[in-house]
Amino acid sequence: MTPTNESANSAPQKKRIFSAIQPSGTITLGNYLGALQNWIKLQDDYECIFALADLHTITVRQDPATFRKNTIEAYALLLACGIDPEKSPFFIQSQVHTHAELAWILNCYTQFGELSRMTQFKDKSQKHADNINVGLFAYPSLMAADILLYQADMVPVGADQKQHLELARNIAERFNNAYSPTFTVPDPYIAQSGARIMSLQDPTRKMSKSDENPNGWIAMLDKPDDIMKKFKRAVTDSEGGVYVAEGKDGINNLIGIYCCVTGKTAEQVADEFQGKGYGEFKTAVGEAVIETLRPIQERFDDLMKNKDYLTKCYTESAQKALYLSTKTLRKVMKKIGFLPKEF
Ligand code: ATP
Ligand code: LTN
Repeated sequence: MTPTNESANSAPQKKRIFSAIQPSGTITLGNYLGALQNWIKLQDDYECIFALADLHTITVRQDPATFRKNTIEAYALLLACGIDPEKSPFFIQSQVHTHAELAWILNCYTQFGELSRMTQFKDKSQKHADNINVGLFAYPSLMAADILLYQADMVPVGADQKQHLELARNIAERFNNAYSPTFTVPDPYIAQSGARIMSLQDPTRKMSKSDENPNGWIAMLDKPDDIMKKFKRAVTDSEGGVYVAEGKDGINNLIGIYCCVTGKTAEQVADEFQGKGYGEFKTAVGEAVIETLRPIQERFDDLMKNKDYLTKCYTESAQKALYLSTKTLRKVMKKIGFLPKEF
């Protein structure tokens, strides 16, 4: 077989992935097993760019000191989980000004009707009825700017963000058709593995940090004793067997978590706990989660003592992101007809 150019001369170009997470509070085990663990794995096979979407966070009112603390802690925690900023720039959105600039431009290419249909907007305006601000409404065009600035081929997002990604694709196509090809139209990245982790108190709802009952979620920085207590209190059923089945939402969820952290299959777990009670199973899940989080928590503690290193990581990442995103923003502005900057 004749070698192609790619295999003979150079490695095939890796596809580019962009994703972001908001630093809006404690990061949960659900965020880790459903999203972050996947980001870590993607770093070898794709050219990844990651961000903390702090501009999105202010669509809901934030206390300044808490917001600052959440942002730096989320940054350190994601590094502790395994994001390697040498491989994958990992920056803080508000530090790269091109995001806010492109978001404004894209607002002018997004229809009021489209944004009105977004389910997240409808949900959040109900939840924050006293502060239905324009930022909450225009949230998806900022998210589109995040993605399109980097010409991302793929975006790993959870089910709740699919509608926003679809809108980003529509905006990109609309702009490309109105002018000429400018933006890569991004595809959703569907993870092969990756779980939807449910609340430990109401296993029909997803584990979410905005749940008022803290027993429903495990924070990545929860202490081992608290983690164990939360698993012991987890809601199950009265039937008594450890296996996956319809109607056993609590046990199904615990099995899912146990599989994610141990790499075992649901069948292996059912064999392991055959004839054993829920108490023993819950303790095993608690221990497995504690052991998974222990090294992450240790790295987090070390990183938080090394603020200079954190500053270096997010500053260098922001510089790389600024360089890449400026190329796209210049192209966009030129096509629209803005005068070029002569400085
Ligand atoms: P909120 O409680 O404010 O809705 P959240 O905890 O649901 O926040 P997001 O910031 O909306 O988290 O989501 C960040 C990422 O984590 C998304 O990709 C989302 O799909 C994923 N994620 C969040 N919760 C879960 C969960 N319980 N299981 C799996 N993935 C999750
Ligand atoms: N809206 C997302 C966070 C987010 C994002 C993005 C995800 C902001 N910009 C760009 C993917 C791509 C959330 O709340 N999970």
